[in-house]
Amino acid sequence: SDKLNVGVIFGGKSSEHEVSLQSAKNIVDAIDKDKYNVTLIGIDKEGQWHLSEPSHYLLNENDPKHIALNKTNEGIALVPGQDHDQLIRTSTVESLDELDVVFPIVHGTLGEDGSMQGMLRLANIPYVGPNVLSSAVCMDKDIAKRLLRDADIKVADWVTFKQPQKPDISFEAVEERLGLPMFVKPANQGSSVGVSKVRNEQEFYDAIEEAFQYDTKLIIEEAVNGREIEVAVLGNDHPKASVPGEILPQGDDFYSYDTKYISETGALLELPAKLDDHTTDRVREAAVEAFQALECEGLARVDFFLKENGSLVVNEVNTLPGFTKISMYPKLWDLTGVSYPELINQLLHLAMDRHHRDSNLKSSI
Ligand code: G1L
Repeated sequence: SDKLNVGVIFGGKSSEHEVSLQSAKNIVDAIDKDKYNVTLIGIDKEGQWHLSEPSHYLLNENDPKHIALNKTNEGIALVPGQDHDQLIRTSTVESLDELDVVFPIVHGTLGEDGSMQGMLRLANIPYVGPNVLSSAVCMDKDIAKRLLRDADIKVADWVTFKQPQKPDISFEAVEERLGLPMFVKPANQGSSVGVSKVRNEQEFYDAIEEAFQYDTKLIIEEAVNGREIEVAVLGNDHPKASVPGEILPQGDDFYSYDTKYISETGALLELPAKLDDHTTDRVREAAVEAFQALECEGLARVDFFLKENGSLVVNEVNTLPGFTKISMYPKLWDLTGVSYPELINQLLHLAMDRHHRDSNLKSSI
């Protein structure tokens, strides 16, 4: 047929396994079936890959708490895995080769560092989202902050420690520089796993111990007081910014806000954020600047703190934003005039456009 074959790779060995399943389901339900054939590739919590039939790839699919991958589906592998089982089944690679483009809705499986993108690049398959370099950069908070700082984009002040330096981390020195409270985070991007707020010396050392469980590098950041504003950015060479949204602080009076949304993680959102026109323009421009400073393509969600004095501080650039139909990223585009099915369509085309552009580059033989 003249339909494009779209692979959706989802699940994975991450704390966001269920969000990923939910996102995959929403994408499969919404994708334009007149234009696309969908191939589902589910990664279970043990890291095994399963080629799935769209009709029975999920269990409890309408129950976000108990949603699960149907693991009775045939196992496959794109690349030889560490375990013998996966090596034997690499013969199915041909089928993956027939994919025109892939939606990699997954993180954690291969180290949260651009490995999934690298694997797809080696397989010469176009994929949605930033390339290997940008994915790797955005997943390391220390590296991402350095590049933002270098582009004159404000970020919270921070210090970085690598595991062998651990005995040398002094509470007094760090507190002197960053003040209290401060935040200790594993350098690798992802959920809030391993992140702690620190108010005193005891909490400081506990937090460092905790963060080093998740990465061999950590950052300690100053606390920034401000409203939490997020912008969805979409595009390759000419990225566009959505209207901004706001994450409302917990405990605030629910009924004092007009537009109420609850995200898939239970956060209360105000969409669009209530900002004056000038601030709205500034935050949208700043989002595109941050996107470009980190060489993002396809999509990223840029998260800011808007301080009382009006200054904007980038908190993080997330190339793996929640992607269910009620997540911030798709919601912001919906409010900007790009529906969820159209967003999927645009992301797939951005992936193929980039692949086409990069395929025309000369490489040494
Ligand atoms: F493929 C995209 F669009 F680049 C993409 C990939 C991954 C969008 C969103 C995500 N998100 C995640 O993987 C998740 C960790 C939030 C689970 Cl849904």
